Amino acid sequence: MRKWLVISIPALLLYCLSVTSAFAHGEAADEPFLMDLTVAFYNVHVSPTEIKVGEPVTVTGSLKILETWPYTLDPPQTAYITPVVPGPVFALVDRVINGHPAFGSITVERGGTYNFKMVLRGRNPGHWHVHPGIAIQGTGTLIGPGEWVTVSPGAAPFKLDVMLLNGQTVDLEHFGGSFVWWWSLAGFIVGLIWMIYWTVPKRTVTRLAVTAQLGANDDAPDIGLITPQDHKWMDLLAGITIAMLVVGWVWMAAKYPVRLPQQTDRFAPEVEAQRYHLAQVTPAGDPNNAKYDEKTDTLSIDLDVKNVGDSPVTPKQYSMAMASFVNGTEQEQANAGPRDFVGRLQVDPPGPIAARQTQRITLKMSSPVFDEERLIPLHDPQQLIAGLLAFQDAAGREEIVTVKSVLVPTEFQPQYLP
Ligand SMILES: [Cu+2]
Repeated sequence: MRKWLVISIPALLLYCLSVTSAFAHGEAADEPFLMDLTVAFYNVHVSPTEIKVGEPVTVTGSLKILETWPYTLDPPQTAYITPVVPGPVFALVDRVINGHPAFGSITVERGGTYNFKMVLRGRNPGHWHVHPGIAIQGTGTLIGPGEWVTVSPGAAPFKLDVMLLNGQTVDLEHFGGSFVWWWSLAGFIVGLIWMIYWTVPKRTVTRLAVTAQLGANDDAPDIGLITPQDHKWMDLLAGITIAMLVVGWVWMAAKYPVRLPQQTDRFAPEVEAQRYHLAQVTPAGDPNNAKYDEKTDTLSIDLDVKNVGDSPVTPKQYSMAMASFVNGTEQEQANAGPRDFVGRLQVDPPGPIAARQTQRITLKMSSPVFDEERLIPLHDPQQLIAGLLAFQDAAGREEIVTVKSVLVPTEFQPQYLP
């Protein structure tokens, strides 16, 4: 057994170290309900997709915290809209949410739509997948569609200059870096000496069965567990630790006389209400109005749409989790998000729904993204999906409606049953 462990642990470590790059962010490991019923991302753009170190990349888009937010999760309250990239390969330098600069977390509400813009600067050369995401306290980070960005080496190494309150400019990339490194190492060495002292030459740990019998403050001089010599050395280590703390405080006060606590600005971005009311949507079918064909990765949703306006309306776009499907031109598809996460939305019957009319329509969309990102619940206690359906009328006015559907996967559909 021991021999096996001795061989397998280094082998496992070697294996872990040999992994070169990851091609996904683990979002497919999330349960479908966690992606579908919580937040929908749409119209996400990452540009440009080729830069040099130090140059900016802008991520824009919209997300809605859906009204269908599951009751099994903590209610969405504190959130942080963030770029999701593999490690600190970019530096976030600017973020605007619903028109307001947002330095940190924000307060969000169910049903709220948040338009974001984030500017990142390339820090490390490489080929990186860049997503927008929203980290929600109590739930985790929900991620939007991603785009590949190539960062090539620049003429100069990465610099991140910021101006301090006293007017001095510092490069955050290196500011205080070597001090933090050496000072942490010094503290680490003190701790390491303490740990080795008690574990290697002493039997404190290896004879736990004996030491566990002793009282908490028993030095057990009769078996020589803790000797006066040990006390002397431990006093010395404790003294060094306290001295380091005092030196650190004094040095900080002398070197940086002007200090300000780290600033936070947590606010609730103003949420815009829908400007127009064009359509009322009800799931059609009793009670299942959506089905998914696993063989062709096709999702179809039956809906009754009532046009409440005085102009014909067309269903233009269905967005679910990080995927969007567009009933429109190539250009409109490109506007809906990164290519890998956009598909075609087929509406049956095609054509607009006349003013004041109610019509039953079927939305049909096929994409490998359903399977790759595991967006469809196949064996869940609640077979629910939710997404945003955008309508447009003849005057170009738009309304986005949240649609919740009950889904039946292929193997339970009547035509597949024996
Ligand atoms: Cu990715």
